Amino acid sequence: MTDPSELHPFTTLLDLDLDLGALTPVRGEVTERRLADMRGMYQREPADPERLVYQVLPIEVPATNANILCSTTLLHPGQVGDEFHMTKGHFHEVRDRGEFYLGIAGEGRLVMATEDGRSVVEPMRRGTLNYIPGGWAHRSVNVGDEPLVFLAAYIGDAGHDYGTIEDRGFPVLVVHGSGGPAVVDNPRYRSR
Ligand code: PAN
Ligand code: ZN
Repeated sequence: MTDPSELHPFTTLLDLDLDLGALTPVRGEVTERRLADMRGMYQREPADPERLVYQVLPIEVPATNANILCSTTLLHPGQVGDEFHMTKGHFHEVRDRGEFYLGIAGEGRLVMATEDGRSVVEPMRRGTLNYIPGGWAHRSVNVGDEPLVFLAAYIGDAGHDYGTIEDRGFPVLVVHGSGGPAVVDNPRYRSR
């Protein structure tokens, strides 16, 4: 195992640009997710697959359980049918690895689910701290008109299992209801 003290300590000033909703600087490669990267995840097939849905801006350190990985996610506002813009969502490949999200800007919902079909939906906004225990898949949803921005921190060797969510979906969806954002059962959820 590499000696963790070989990694030099560093400080990153998270500079919130309120116009862009973006945090700078970034240490590492930015991931961009467009509707085309999320085929089959929304109930309705989108007409504009090139639409940018979210960006993940990492603060990269080695992905080992000696480190805590951090990133900010910038999830743009919008809808596909009556579903709000959302992340793909995933379990951690190493199932018991936990994570937390610190809300920085915007208004969202954090949808979490276990493999046996339990689900919980929590609020996200500036100042919320969502704790995601191991074993809970997680997906963020932007229910507002502004970018939803949050900082994520998790155990470095967690890994991302997207396949289980691609196959089964989440038990619930967050949709634009007549009285605001509403949580409804996912008719396409595949329980085990
Ligand atoms: C987050 C997510 C990020 C993007 O950093 O990776 O918000 O969501 P997807 O990974 O589901 O596309 C996190 O939960 N990391 O573990
Ligand atoms: Zn995660």
